[in-house]
Amino acid sequence: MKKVAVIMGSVSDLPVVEKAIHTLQQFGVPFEVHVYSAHRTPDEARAFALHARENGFGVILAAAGMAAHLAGSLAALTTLPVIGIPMKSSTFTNGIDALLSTVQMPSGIPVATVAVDGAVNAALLSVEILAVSDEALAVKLAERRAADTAKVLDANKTVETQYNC
Ligand code: RP5
Repeated sequence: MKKVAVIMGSVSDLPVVEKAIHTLQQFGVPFEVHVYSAHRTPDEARAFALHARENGFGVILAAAGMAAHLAGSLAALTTLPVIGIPMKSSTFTNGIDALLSTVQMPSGIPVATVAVDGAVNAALLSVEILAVSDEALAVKLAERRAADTAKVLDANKTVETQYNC
């Protein structure tokens, strides 16, 4: 199976990024985690993106806040799918700065962008991409979706029982 790359711009992003890591672990998907900054360690970020495909990766998750150039700069150097996670690292705009920086890519260099701090969805999307050619993984995704649905139905039952006459 192809690996998922989990890249974050700063170790300060890790508490949110760990949610993506835990999700990938739940699916038994192989992954690597790295801290590469588009601004502070551009050479390392560039080398990683240039060699990601030949190194066995199938998808790249890129989490960054503020100017949030990481996902776009990695996407510029690879044709692997890149999923951007805008991070709410600045109290100034609640992550809107990172959301716009991540999502507003020029035509030709796509970044699939999830919600601010949307690490779980980023991981799920990467699993869905790998599951296109992996039936066993597709079955696990269907089971996860069913379990999530059951949780909501249970919650609904609890609320209805408590408040409805
Ligand atoms: C971004 O700037 C990082 O991805 C992080 O979200 C934000 C702040 O980084 P630190 O100053 O906490 O290292 O590059």
